Amino acid sequence: MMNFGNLGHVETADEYLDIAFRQAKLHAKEAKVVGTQFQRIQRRELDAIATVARVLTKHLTLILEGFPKLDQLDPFYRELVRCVVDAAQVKQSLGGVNWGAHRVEAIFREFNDKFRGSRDENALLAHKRAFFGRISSVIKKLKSDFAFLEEARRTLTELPSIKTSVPTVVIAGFPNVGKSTLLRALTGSAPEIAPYPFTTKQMMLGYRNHGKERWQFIDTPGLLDRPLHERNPIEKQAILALQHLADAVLFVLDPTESCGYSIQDQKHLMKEVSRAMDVPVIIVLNKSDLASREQMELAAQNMQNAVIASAEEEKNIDHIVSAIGKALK
Ligand SMILES: Nc1nc2c(ncn2[C@@H]2O[C@H](COP(=O)(O)OP(=O)(O)O)[C@@H](O)[C@H]2O)c(=O)[nH]1
Ligand SMILES: [Mg+2]
Repeated sequence: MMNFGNLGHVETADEYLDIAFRQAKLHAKEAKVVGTQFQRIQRRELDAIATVARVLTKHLTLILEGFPKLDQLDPFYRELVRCVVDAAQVKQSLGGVNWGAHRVEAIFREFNDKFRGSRDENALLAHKRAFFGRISSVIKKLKSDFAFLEEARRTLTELPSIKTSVPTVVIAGFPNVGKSTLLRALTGSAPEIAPYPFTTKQMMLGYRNHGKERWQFIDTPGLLDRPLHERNPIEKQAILALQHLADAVLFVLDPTESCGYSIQDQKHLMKEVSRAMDVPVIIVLNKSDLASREQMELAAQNMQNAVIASAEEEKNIDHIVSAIGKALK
């Protein structure tokens, strides 16, 4: 599962500079220093630039450490993330933040020496202005990186929370063939709803205990319910993500065609989905309570191991369960 617990907001460049300079001021007021007046001022100013550098490096490091490493994610999430954010741009922006952290440290070291070498207050003030200018310009160069990373972070936190380590059955088939009804029949409860960042539809999740295993069922409206050529590139990418997640596909057909799609079209979609998913496919000929014998025979033609069932009347659900058990072995 994806964890964004340690990924805090990415602020704007101005906000980071404000935080750092505010902290430096606070710090300077509290510092108790001794020595001549010049030594006291020098000490204070050294403290101030050290605080600015420390606060900025801390915040930049938090971004670097908190942002999920895309290439270390579970393959499902890796593909899913690619649906919603530009992974190359994430890498580039994190690279920018890393550069910024190193620049801040280097500028601090340079000015630390200059401050120590200063012999009067005017020299010190000139260095101070130069330091603030250099630091501000580094942080401001990262303006668009911060903005991009914050937007990406927000998008990533909206990704559905799906278990990637449990046996997972993806339910497919044209609209109105009975997928949602079957999901309920198999899992015995109202499904969990997970938002789907790239469609207006929602993903339905259900769980079923089987022996010592816990199976996850996913209904993905909008993805595996129509022909491939009707899907846009993002939806195709989302299907790629599903390939990593699915251990089996439950393909539901409606032999009565009351769903509004001919059995030929439904079988065609089934072949397309089987090819795309590359995992065992369990075929369910649903609505057996409604289908005529001719409809069932036509639907069953050239199909091996199709399970005849009624999701609505919960008939033959146990046959579907044992077919899933076999497929998951
Ligand atoms: N007679 C009958 N109707 C069913 C069966 N399964 C689903 N339906 C009906 O078909 C319609 C579409 O079902 P739904 O589960 O929403 O389909 P989905 O769009 O594939 O999720 C609903 O009116 C269901 O009540 C079944 O086994 N028999
Ligand atoms: Mg449905």
